Amino acid sequence: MPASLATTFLNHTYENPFMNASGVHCKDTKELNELDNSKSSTFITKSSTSLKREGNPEPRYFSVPLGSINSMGLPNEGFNYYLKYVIDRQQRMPKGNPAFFSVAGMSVDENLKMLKAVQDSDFNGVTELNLSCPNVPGKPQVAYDFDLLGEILQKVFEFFTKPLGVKLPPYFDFAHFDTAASILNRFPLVYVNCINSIGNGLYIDIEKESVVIKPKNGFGGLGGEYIKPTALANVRAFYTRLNPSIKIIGTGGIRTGGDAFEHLLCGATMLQVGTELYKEGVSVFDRIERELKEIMEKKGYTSIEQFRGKLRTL
Ligand code: RRO
Repeated sequence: MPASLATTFLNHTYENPFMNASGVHCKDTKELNELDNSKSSTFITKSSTSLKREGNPEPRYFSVPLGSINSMGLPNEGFNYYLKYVIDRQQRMPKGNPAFFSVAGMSVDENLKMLKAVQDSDFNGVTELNLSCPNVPGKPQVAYDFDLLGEILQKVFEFFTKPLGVKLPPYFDFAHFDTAASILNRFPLVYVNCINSIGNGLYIDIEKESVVIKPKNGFGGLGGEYIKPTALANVRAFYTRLNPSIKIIGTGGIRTGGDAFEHLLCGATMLQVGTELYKEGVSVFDRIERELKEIMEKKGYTSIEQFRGKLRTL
């Protein structure tokens, strides 16, 4: 029997669990259209701020053998640009798969203002609140400040009734998994997305005795193969701690069908591809889907539900 990759998320069945990770291949309508026409089942827009931002000086993204390092600094076309895109698409394709819309304000008030505008708009897809941008100089990540995390979600859910998920940074300690989960469990979130890049790594070119990106003296968020074990740990930690109504989106180090299988085994429902999408372009989705199906067929699985979350321990 052929394997099916069909994935139900928020009462909608997608053809497969794959989409881009926010920030990669989603900065303008051309890239978003390419994603929409690819084998990914849906897409997420670049995290937006109220106003257009140029971001940090270049070079600000660098591919390295085991992944990537970036300090983009939230370059984006502004909130209205992306909201218009997703609403226009809804009108053009009323039966299309629901899209994901990401916001990353520079303050609590800016986030609340953007989410109020989403609430009041015709957008009927999924909204992601990015609480984990590691690259804006002088702005620590919200999700590493647990008081602030609770406070912002409290304020958001006073008015926000559309489906909302949050993008989390990696955590590295069981005490932090426990605390973060106890806060997240207090709110009607529909998902958490684990993980954003591992913040503030440093990659060095030994020939040039130099860093490889310009902002922040070379410090930047790591993605790709480097981060898969950390991503899997976070997917698993939250899958085993969150209310079952809060789904997990697995992001981090998905380069092959095998990587995707591992994220699903840890409990992820949807899967996002960042660094490898940047390297290969949108055809990456054809390859990873084929590889995931091959693995499932070899193992005799016909659906993802047969193994999702069923990681064995020793
Ligand atoms: O734009 C960025 O520098 C950026 C963001 Br908002 C994010 O959430 N994660 C990342 O690695 N880079």
